[in-house]
Amino acid sequence: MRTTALAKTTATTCRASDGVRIDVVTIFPEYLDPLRLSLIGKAREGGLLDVHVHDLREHTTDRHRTVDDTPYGGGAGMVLGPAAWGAALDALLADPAAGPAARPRLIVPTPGGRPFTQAYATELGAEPWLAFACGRYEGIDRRVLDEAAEIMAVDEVSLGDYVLGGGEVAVLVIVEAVARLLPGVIGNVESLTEESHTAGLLEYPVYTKPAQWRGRDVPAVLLSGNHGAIARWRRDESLLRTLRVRPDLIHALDPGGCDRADLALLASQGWTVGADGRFSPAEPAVSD
Ligand code: JDN
Repeated sequence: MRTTALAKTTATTCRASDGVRIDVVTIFPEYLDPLRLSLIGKAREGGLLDVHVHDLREHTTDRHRTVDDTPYGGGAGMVLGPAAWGAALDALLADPAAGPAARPRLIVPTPGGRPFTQAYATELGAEPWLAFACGRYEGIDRRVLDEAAEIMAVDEVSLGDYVLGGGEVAVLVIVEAVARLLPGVIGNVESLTEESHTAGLLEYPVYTKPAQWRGRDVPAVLLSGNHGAIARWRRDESLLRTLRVRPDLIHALDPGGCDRADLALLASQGWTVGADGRFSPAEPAVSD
């Protein structure tokens, strides 16, 4: 295990990684071309990410390279069948580069999966080997995932409550979220350290030069040089934005991680810690 500044400063939320191998199985390999770019490309160059994209059709045996068929029980659309998927997963496990006993964690993007979160991205960044199975049409025959689950961890994962055309774009999102956590990828270790301190809150507003632009001033506190006042202002802005846009995140916040000024700010907006140990809005006054 390599020891890094990242591991030392954010040990509770990030683990040093010796690199992550990623395999993606898809019927549209070119959809994954963005993984060659920028931040993710740098991780690949640095050996932190080892990405392999595979065409599901390479594992078909018929002349038309068929991967789908009609659903048993009827209904609209087509289902990706088990034959090609079984062969594709067998081939992954047989790769000598992975080692004889190695098993990937298999991630299957689907609207029916568990929500993808920052905490889950951190978990994935600590895995040595991730494999992604991209569905299309109405999905993948359930038996493929049932069989895979007998020999490896299988996670069905959802980006949110909307439906994509297939799993490929979800894989791009997940890989980008994981790659930027790897030591050396982000370039600025402090960004991740600060993120761990503001976890669960939305971002405060940011500004750069000039100090005045089209009659709009940068908030004076940011020019004051008073680092304590700046930190407090930013924290207040984060809390107020989160209250306005995502009150569910305030309810999920650990009050133990809040200082007296946080509590005062939230109380000024009518949010206090109740008997459940959670922040909730005060009951609105009932007028008669
Ligand atoms: O993550 B998704 O919204 C998603 C949608 C489909 C899929 C896989 C993932 N397969 C077919 C639709």
